[in-house]
Amino acid sequence: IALQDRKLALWNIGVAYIAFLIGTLCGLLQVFIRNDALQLPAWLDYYQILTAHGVLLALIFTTFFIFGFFITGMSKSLGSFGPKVRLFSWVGFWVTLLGTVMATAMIVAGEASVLYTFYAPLKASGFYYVGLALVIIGTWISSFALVGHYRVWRKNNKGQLSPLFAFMTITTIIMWIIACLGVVTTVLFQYIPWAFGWTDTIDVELSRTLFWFFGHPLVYFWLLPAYMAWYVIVPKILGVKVFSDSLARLSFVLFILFSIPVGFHHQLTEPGISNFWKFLQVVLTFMVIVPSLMTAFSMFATFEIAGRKNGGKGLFGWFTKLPWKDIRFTSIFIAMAFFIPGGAGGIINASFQLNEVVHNTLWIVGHFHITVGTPVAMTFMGLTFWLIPYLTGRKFTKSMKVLGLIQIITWSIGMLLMSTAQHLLGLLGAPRRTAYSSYNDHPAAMEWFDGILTNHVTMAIGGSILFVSAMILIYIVVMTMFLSPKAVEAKDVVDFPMAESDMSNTPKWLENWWIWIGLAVLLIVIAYAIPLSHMIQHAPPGSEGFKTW
Ligand code: HAS
Repeated sequence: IALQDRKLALWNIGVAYIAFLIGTLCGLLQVFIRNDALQLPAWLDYYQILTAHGVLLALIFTTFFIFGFFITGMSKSLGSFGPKVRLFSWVGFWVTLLGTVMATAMIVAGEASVLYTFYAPLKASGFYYVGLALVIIGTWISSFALVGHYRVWRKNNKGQLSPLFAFMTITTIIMWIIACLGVVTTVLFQYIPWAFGWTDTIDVELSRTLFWFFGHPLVYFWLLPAYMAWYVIVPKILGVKVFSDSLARLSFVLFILFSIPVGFHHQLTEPGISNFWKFLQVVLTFMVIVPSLMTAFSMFATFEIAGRKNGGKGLFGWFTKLPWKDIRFTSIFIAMAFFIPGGAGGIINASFQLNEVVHNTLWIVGHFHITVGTPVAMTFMGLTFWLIPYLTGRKFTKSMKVLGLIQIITWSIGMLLMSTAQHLLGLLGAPRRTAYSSYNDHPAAMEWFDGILTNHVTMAIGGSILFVSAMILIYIVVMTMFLSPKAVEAKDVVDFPMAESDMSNTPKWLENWWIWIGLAVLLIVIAYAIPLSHMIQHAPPGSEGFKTW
């Protein structure tokens, strides 16, 4: 791809890894504070570190990395960017960065210890919300740049389906833009006026509802780029085609439909929403599981085809014929394996009654560490190993391949130990989001930590291994970005592995966006119109939500 597009992608990935570095350091501190092994100085607060950890890793690392990946893949699959697309992408990048710096500064100043799920009644400095709004606006500008690039391609290739990578990028962007409407509305009309003191109170239920309208699809904004790697990159590494082009596209458009009208599954214990609407959104949540099951099916089929092509015999012989020594594959395979318990945990969370058991416990923290923290993050790590050398034209040397393997193994062990402990502690009843790590030495809490896997030591070991792993990754990133020798010989040149996808049987209507946007809006109206209008009509007395606006 063109040099200027490489530069754009590299800046995005560079910022992503700076956020990763600071975020994982906060994670390490977190583990030690929770185990009473570290006393913080008076000016630093547990919730401050927790907020920085969540914001920098879950929101900032992911977002910048995703755009770096999108930019590279769109330039590779649709051709180099034009000057306008490039300009908008840079503007988007700088606006997102400005928002990030503003929000981070507020966290460091101790003015925004409201966690990455920053909803009311917790209140931060108004500048924190302005920073977050800028982050969203920045991603919209970058998104519109990519949509513009796609539109030019479609104009020049009338009647043709776009390449799978581009199709999936546009699907993710459509979902993202619709999802953000919820958070943008609440930030602009509720949080900012409230935080700057222009209104006295806030309608908490309404603000949380608008937040979760965004909060759930946000997790698919992280997941879909990982799925893109699974569908488009993995088959190429395995030496086969995409298993089914239409299945891949269908699973993606199902995310546009079902990822948004489900936010109530985060609010199942909140009294302000009637059970009927909660139940309806629980049903829709079970619909959004379907495209993930389709993805799992598609992956197994891809592995079997590849394994048999390599001479694998019998029922499971193909499994041994996969390229296990190729770190680009092994990393992503382990990431997928983690998503089996991760997804199962999600199904438990979404089950109306079971949610009572796990809500607001450490189980949820375990859940997101084996969804975004492993399947998604480890897929991004697997991409990093070739993406940066591809962009910089440097070598990914043998020693770095070994380090990559160590990094992936340590990350897996660390996450396994830590998230298992978190899941178990949650089931025993340990609450999440608390600085009181020994729960004020409550006798029941002391018993929770007696278990082998729920022991303080296990958690601390898990967290420390994760930090070591993160530092190895940072070393690989710095080497491949700046220091590793340039790839001169053809055998050293790192390529972008993009699999061929047979579109000859793919129906054209799959790329008619108006169908999917129309259906998505319809489902959103069905799931949200009545409960939202109830909330607005019955805002608590004195609440200055939308009524004053
Ligand atoms: Fe979740 C809470 C429900 C998926 C992230 N989730 C969270 C929070 C986060 C998060 C961050 O219904 C906490 C928010 C907070 O701070 O309060 N989640 C679900 C459901 C799914 C799900 C139904 N979550 C994710 C993903 C995330 C993520 C993905 C990040 C990327 N989640 C919930 C609910 C809550 C929740 C409730 C609120 C709980 C509460 O009360 O607070 C589904 O999308 C999951 C479907 C996935 C599958 C798995 C398919 C498996 C595949 C792998 C195949 C493997 C292969 C390898 C091929 C059905 C595709 C083979 C290997 C071998 C070794 C055999």
